[in-house]
Amino acid sequence: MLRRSFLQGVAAGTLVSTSTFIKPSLALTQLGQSHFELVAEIGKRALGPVGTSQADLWLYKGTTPGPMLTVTKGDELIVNFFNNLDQPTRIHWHGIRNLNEMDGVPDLTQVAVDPGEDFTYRFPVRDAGTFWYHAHSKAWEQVARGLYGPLIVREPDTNSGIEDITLVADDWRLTEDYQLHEESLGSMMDWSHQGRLGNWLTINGQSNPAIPIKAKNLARIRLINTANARSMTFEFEGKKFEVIALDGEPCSPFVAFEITIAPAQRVDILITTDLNGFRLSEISTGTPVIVATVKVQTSDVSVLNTSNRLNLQVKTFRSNLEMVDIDIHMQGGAMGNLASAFFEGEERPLQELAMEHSKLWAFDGSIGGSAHFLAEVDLGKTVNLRVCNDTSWPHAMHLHGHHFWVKFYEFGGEPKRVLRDTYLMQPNERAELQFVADNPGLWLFHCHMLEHHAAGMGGVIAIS
Ligand SMILES: [Cu+2]
Repeated sequence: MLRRSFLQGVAAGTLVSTSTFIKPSLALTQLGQSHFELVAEIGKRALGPVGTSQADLWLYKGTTPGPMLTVTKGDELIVNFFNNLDQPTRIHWHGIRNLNEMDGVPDLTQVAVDPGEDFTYRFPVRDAGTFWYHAHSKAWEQVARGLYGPLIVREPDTNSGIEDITLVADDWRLTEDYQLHEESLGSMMDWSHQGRLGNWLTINGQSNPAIPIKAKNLARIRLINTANARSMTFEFEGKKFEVIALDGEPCSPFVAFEITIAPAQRVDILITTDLNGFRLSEISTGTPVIVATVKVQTSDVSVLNTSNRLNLQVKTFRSNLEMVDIDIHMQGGAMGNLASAFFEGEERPLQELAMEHSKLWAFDGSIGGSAHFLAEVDLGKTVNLRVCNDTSWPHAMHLHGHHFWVKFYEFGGEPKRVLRDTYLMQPNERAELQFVADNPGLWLFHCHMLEHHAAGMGGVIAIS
């Protein structure tokens, strides 16, 4: 129906900006080194086991995850985007040090791409790494319905011989017949607690897919957590692996046996593959679930003697005494200490905020959002975001347009200082997120448990 009205619109010449838009019915074609088209549209995909019915979803180019966009560092990424949904949407390029006007945030950086309209995203890609793109309008619904995909930025001139595999993990809430559980979208129970947790985990849109791998002895696996709210912990049948990048940014490699990935985070690992392959399990619930099976292709059993290593450049932290401190107290939610908060100029009791406005979370006593400014910072200053999680829940805090340094306490031993764009904060944790404010614009800082963001856990840092 929408498709038809769009095409009629084209015929009647009513869509002024279609000159930059490529017809949505085309299969994905890479038009140049970094030129793609994306369409947000209604589609059907089977998420359950083989033979189960297809679920009604909202998808980019009809696939889940959306098409993998692979570009090379230094490229300009051009995406002709068309909205074939019946509600406004925008795309956010998660983790990219983007131009502010291409960041895709409602009421802040971009007007809506309305139904039947198009928009061309165009920006330089300055860092190699593992990124993703997703809807940022009503993200709690649009991402839950399937609007996301991987964005891989490769280093130029890298031919390490190491297999490169991207695994996109999602946590869907499905009914017994494997349809999306639509009734519970927007459930205040979810919004006030952990967010929308699912009951069905997919890798690359499938239930326990077989992932083919050539018989090389080293593979780089890029894990992306696209879930609305669930942090996932993965292991590879107890095999040891090396973590080489977090949120797209190379880190000093360290050995691990399992890895936790919060919503929106990415982890790149190097793992040795033998001829038997291995299974990937999610273990955070205490009941391991096999989510993918990595299988060596029998047609290629020659194990390469790769002494090759990826030559990733790890940035080093420079302590800077002249930091601009910004204190942020995260408040609210179930079992929290927030009795009232400011919202639209008035202090209101939490119950009223929840019942009448679907607002439950706050920064420093104010319900947050795109109109809530946390700080104004001069371009080039080093910022120390001193964030206190005064709630009873973990939160995956994401800063747009920048990566920040944070002390990372997982895996025991000495804490590691790493660059991330999303940091999982535990209840009562205090963290310092430090970054050079070198990207001008209005940048969102928010919880990536998408229901928490929608219910008030977000604010803006203005850099100029
Ligand atoms: Cu949160």
